[in-house]
Amino acid sequence: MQNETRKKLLMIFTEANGDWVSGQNISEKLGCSRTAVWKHIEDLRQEGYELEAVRRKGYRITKVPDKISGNEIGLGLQTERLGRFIHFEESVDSTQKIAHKLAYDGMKEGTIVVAEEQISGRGRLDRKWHSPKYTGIWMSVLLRPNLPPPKAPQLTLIAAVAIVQAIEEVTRLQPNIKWPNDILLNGKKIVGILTEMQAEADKINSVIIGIGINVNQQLEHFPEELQTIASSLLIESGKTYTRAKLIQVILAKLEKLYDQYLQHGFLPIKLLWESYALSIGKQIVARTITGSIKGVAKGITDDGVLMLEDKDGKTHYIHSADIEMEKK
Ligand code: BT5
Repeated sequence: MQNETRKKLLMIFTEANGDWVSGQNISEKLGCSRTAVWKHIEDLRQEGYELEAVRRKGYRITKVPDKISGNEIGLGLQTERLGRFIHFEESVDSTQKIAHKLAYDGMKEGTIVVAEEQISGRGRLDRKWHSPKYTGIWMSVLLRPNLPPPKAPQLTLIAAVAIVQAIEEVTRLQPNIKWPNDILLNGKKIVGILTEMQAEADKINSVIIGIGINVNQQLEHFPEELQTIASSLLIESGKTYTRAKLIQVILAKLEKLYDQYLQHGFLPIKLLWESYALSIGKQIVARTITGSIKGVAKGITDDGVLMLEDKDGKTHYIHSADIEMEKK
């Protein structure tokens, strides 16, 4: 549906103030056929609006989608730096791409990029990240820690702890972390984190933490190939959540942990991380770019590197991999 038509249609419903509007009335005001009206109504449904349709009465809106905007995130935000500058867009390729550009242009630490929808949301190794409109959190956070580049992966783990704590506080659900960047509920992925950086040989210029959270999706919102491995907070709890509120809590937790980390190092975070981790002590397979290694996950080092002990008792240090829990 064209943007102009959409605006007009929403205006008609706004003026009706929750009352019925006949199809005839809409078609006259929009200057289109009744069939076209029906199609526009379907488009609104796709965007998360709920509409009732009754013969002879017409249509009425029963629920508008939960929308995020810079204002809603900013109002009541309890942080000093994170989220104090918000770059918000309705639809983007990837919030990471915008955040990289803002970082390059010298934007301050704490800047966030949030979008209602990503057309080419991405995961690690250029994998796709499904980011449909109005249902999830698609956000990138720009940090500028004064650290050497090898420390950057620790920030993924810090973000994971912050997100788990925020989800616990807002939903009372208890998610777990799967090393390094997945958060799961009942074994299904609800959050993915992608940490990227701009750095010189010995100094980080910026780190961009990309956070994708499935919040209000129904199962049928996911493409078929994700339906068995992915889930959302709504599917797991039967409740919808205000995404702006969840973003605020995540930013507050992340700022607190990040400051703690800059002052006291990784150890306190490591202990917290391990308390949420799913794979520690379990038999796992780590698929790295150079091959797969089987063994027992022993924990993470003080630098956040995964330790895996194989059947010969040899410890492997895994910097980057996909982890699968072995089924008994
Ligand atoms: C990740 O990669 O899990 C990192 C995802 C980061 C997404 C955020 S959204 C904001 C920011 N902007 C971006 O463009 N990206 C970041 P990885 O571990 O490689 O997992 C990718 C895999 O997860 C895919 O291959 C699918 O199998 C699965 N997947 C894709 N979309 C999903 C979704 N919405 N929920 C759960 N699983 C998904």
